[in-house]
Amino acid sequence: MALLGTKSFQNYIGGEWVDAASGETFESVNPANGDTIGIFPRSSSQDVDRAVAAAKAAYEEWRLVPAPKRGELLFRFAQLLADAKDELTELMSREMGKVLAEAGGDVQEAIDMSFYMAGEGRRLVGHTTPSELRDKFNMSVRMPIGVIGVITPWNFPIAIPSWKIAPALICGNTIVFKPATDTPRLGERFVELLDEAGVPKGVVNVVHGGGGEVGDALVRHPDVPVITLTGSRETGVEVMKRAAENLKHIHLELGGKNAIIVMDDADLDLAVEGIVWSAFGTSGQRCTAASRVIVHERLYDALASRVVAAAEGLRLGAGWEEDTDVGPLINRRAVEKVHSYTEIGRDEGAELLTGGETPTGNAFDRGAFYRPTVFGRVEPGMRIAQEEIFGPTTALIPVAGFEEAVRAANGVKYGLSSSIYTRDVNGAFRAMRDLDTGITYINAGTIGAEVHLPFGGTKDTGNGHREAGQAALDVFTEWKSIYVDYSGKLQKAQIDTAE
Ligand code: UN1
Repeated sequence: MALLGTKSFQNYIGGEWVDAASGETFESVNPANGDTIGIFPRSSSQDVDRAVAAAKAAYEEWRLVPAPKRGELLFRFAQLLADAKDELTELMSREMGKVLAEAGGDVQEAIDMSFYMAGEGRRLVGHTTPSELRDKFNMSVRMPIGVIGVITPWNFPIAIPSWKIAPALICGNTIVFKPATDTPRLGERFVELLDEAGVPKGVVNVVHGGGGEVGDALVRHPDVPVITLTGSRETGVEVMKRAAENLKHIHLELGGKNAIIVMDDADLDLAVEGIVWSAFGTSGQRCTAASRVIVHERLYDALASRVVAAAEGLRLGAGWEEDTDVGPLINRRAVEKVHSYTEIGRDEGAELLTGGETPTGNAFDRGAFYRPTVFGRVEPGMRIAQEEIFGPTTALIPVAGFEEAVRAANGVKYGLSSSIYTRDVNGAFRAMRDLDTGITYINAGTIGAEVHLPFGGTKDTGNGHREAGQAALDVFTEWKSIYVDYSGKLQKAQIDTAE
């Protein structure tokens, strides 16, 4: 129930703050204590239609603004994000639940991405090449595409919008943005700062509401040629099907079932630190989280006891309290899902080494908390070693050697991130080659991607695209090849072969 005096927020369409056409609303709540963060419009296809019309109209002017000028706006935006970092960090710890240090990292990732993409305004590099004919000039240039539908998750509520919106804008596209319904306040702040930076009316529009209404309407809208989505595999498949009729470009960042391999020559202390950080950071709610640890059997017992001790030493609590190591999950449904996997793991015969329950006590009563959970003696084919749990649960899988470790690591349908701890340089290079993921770490955990390298995965983690780095530009532009014939006569490629 909304508390009296709870602040209400609106959609942002064509430079105006407006309610949903239906007048309906939903609440954003703090996952640590159930407090209301704000009331947001529950929008429908009518609101999406208005936002797309605004974005389509704005595109005609925005695509002609010189890219370095668009870059200046993004530089300003990046600076505004930096100025607002403390406020956004605090808000994120309340609306999404992550601990302050990680919330600060999330905001920093958006600052980095915005500066990086702002600089792209003076690059957006194409190619010039020789022509096969005399007095002819060839080049390829990147062209904007139009209105981009941006659908983002709650787990990186400032960083992930920046991964999509900053490159889309610098390339000259306009945006209809649907933030996750669990973190609408952060999505709204993101857009307020873009507005403050001077982004023209209609260039960025925000429409709040659920995937079933707002997301679906965006995906089906004939005037939205590109959809970029970070979400679950199931949602990704649905989006591709629904968008097929219009042959839209679909950019998908989906699940992960990331493994850390620990070889018998590894630095054990370093590996344990990396495992705990990658498995329980953000309460395991990262696409890149280490939900499997594939460990050489010679190190298995030593590693298991250290990981369990470290997991038990983590302090659960509200994200904004300085001494919290692990915050809540995003909501109670997430707790139920994570707990269902604890039961699945037990039924499959894995050993529950620690966790597997919600903590008790006053501090946790109103929140969505779950204890860091470690399963031991897990077999690679078990469901807890195959399916994305998206919570603070990791599975220790013993193996006899390198080949078996790589086979187990690759034996899942996802391919986002992987890692190996070893001091053997040959093994490290073999792992770089053979681990079938979009990201591989050597002697570091599975999380911690930087904004100027491509981010994304193989197999069911996506559909072959990448965000971040230069690769992001491919999602938000079309290549155009241009031939300039200055010979003053008809020249025929492939036919006038005599030089
Ligand atoms: C995600 O979980 O979707 O590498 C993104 C990392 C972060 C980004 C994670 N920089 O874990």
